[in-house]
Amino acid sequence: MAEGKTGTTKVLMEETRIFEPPKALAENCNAWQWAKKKGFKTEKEMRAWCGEHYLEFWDEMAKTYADWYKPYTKVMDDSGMPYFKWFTGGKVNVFYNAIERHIKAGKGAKVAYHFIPEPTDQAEKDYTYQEIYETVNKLANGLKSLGVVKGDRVSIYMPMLPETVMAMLACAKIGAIHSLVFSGFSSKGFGDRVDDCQAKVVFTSDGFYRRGKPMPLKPQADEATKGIQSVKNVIVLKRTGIEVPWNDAKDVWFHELIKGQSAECKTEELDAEDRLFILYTSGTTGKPKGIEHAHGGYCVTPAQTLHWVFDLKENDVWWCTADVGWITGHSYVAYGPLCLGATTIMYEGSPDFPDFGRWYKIIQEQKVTVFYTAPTAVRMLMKQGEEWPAKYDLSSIRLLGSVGEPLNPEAYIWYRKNFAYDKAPIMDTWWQTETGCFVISPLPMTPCKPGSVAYPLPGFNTTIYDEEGNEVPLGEGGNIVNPTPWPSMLRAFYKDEVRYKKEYWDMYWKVKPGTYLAGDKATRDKDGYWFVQGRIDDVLSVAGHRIANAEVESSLVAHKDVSEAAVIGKPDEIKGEAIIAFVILKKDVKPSDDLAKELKTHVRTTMGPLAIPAGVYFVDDLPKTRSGKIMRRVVKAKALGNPTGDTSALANPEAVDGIPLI
Ligand code: 6R9
Repeated sequence: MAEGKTGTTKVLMEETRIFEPPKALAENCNAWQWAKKKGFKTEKEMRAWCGEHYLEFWDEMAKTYADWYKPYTKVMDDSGMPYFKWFTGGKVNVFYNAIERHIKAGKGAKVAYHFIPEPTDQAEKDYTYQEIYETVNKLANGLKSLGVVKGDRVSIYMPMLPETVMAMLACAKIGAIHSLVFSGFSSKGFGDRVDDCQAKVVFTSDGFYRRGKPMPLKPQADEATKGIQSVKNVIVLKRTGIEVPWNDAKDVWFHELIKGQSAECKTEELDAEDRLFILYTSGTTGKPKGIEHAHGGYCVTPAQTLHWVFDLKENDVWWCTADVGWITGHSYVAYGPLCLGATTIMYEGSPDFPDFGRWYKIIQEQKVTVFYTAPTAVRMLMKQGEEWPAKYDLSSIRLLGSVGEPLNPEAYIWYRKNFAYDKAPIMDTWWQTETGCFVISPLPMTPCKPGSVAYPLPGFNTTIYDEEGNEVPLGEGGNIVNPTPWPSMLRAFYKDEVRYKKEYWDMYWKVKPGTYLAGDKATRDKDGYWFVQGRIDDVLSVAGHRIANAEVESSLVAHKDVSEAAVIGKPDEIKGEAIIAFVILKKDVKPSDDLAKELKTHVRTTMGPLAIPAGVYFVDDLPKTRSGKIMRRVVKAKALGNPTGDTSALANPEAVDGIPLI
């Protein structure tokens, strides 16, 4: 039953299933080893201490996980709040930490990436730390030869390839600021971002593979950069060999740029606060926001959180399925695993090519031990049925992870069972482009509840505030906030001070200055387990009760016939908003009026009468962002007959056509 002014619905919080981690895992995991060394008796005690002594904690982590050219003199400087500074006085470079120090330590022969092309007739390839070191040095020299210097912006519009990471690293090495734009974005989307950051150089490729077939990318890059004066050169990686338009005055092949360059290049000794990258987040409305991140923080928290949450050990095979063009790819395909010296699987293509067994096959063949993906992918695979995972041996998996959206209990249980035979815990990690690293998540020793992201990680004082800035008691919902800063926090919006302050810092400035407003709603159950309800603007108001769209969706998806659901509010004279559900059914289930009724009853029994959808519509597809988030805003606009805005950045713009007018 939904109730309460703060968006509390009891359905998730009545979850009684608790999954205890395997004893050996809990006992030996990296996080618990540290806790034991420190003398903590319980996980709770450890998390509490690290929050309270967060500066001491991050100081120790910065010294443990990063190598510094020159030690910092101050852990954190809040004198210019909300522009916090970390590790002031310190000199550092994330390239040194990600690659160079491993070479120095004699670990150059270790595989950094095992690359799996999408076309099944192409050979897989290992990239060692040594190879990456040499290629990046040549590339960095190549960038210098084009006149790129410290502080210049370089836009990267490339598919999921090791060279994409190498382009990032080459920028980092010389102090240039990279700005990746997911290669599935339209040329307009890319062009707007290049223009915003005034990039000097653009990286792209001739093309990429989709469903095993080569598709062009360079023409989109040309279209995007046409007329942008700042762009002096376009570096083009040959991936598919297809013909591309060429402009001798500007274009240069990646392989020609590095040919003849020296494999030696001095790494810039940067200030900890020097910018590493700008990443644009689309946000639900308006102009994309260019989130800036700094070198110092990125040398510390992606590696540390990966080491603790996913327990990476020397021989683990890590696979994070996110595209490197998203924050998850930045932190957990590129910087985090490289700083740890880990081996990462990089798969170029989609999970359904040539069939729905592709991911399982990769796990089996590569003996993947730790696997991290998004709920939308889990639900998509769930829709295809248990017969696919059943064909493969997935026994190598020891830990699973999820990110991007709430992992509804139905998908949670399916994921546990089918990916790891119920023996691997799921680390459901809550975080954002802005946070740069996991913030709320279980650790391998945490007993987990389905649908919950457990608790704030050590070093974070993340909590839930009501509108006035009071911490809400357990059982109630409100805004996720970070009252204290953390090393890989966002540093600014690129050239937009006003919006930066307004979006993240103004809300509680008068009562608690320096409190970061995340923009998500959450609740905690009586045991303190966190349940993320979705974005602040994704909360419905039905007859004065606030109901999170995500929870109604979670209820619907728990029904045996439902694969995915999007819930929107339709203006209603009496109730304020009426709940409308758009539902994708599982394979072989036929839509019918009876089924629509049954789904309403199902929501009534699981959530209570207030949450019953006034309408249930069956659709074949739902519009999603490229990172797999359902675009409720677009669904709503289409259903209500309003303009849907620019949908070119969606993964599947055609899905919009299938949304009926209601
Ligand atoms: C890493 C990433 C951030 C937004 C965030 C929240 C949602 C992320 C989640 C989750 C529920 C989780 N989100 N992880 N919601 N449970 N485990 O996705 O970054 O693309 O910036 O999105 O995603 O709404 O505010 P980003």
